[in-house]
Amino acid sequence: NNHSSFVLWFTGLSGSGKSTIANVLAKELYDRNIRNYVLDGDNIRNGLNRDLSFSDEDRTENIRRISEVSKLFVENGTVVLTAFISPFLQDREKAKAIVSEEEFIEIFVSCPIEECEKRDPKGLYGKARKGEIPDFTGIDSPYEEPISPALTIHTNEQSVTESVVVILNYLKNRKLI
Ligand code: GGZ
Repeated sequence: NNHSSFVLWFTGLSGSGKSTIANVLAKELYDRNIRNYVLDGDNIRNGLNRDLSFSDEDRTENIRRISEVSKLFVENGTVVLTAFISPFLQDREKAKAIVSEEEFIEIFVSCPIEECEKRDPKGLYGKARKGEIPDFTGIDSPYEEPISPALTIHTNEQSVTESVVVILNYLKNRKLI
């Protein structure tokens, strides 16, 4: 399949649905013969970035390394889907500059923290409320919302399937797929 590659940069709170949407979308792209790769906590924070904590400085370094890796994948002709909280505006701006502005598509996975906390798939919000996880995003560490993302997905109002369709339509309209 002949297409230019790009990065779909998902950003949002823990439990907002970034990884879920990215993985379903990855399958849809694969089915269209579009080579792609999902970068998320499982393959990055457990490997390349296992030395990093959740301090502000380490989150910044986390995002910087992910941006550089994404750039390599794009050079290789692979569409990249990144699913990290990436809470800081400035870090996402730097990510855009590293990848290149034209190839960076920011997708805000928006979900009220109350809803994320209700979902709490890994029980992390519960632990954070009890003080067992310090610097937890949305509780005692900030999340800075994107100012002008390419797309905003409201996962409390839209199903995963609906969200994926919205993103696929956006990519079709931009003639990226
Ligand atoms: C936020 C944390 C924390 C703290 C562990 N704050 O729901 P999850 O589990 O799977 O997603 C969260 C993930 C966040 O890692 P990122 O690399 O995406 O964060 S950042 O972009 O800010 O660097 C959560 C888990 O790691 N987790 N401790 N204190 N999330």
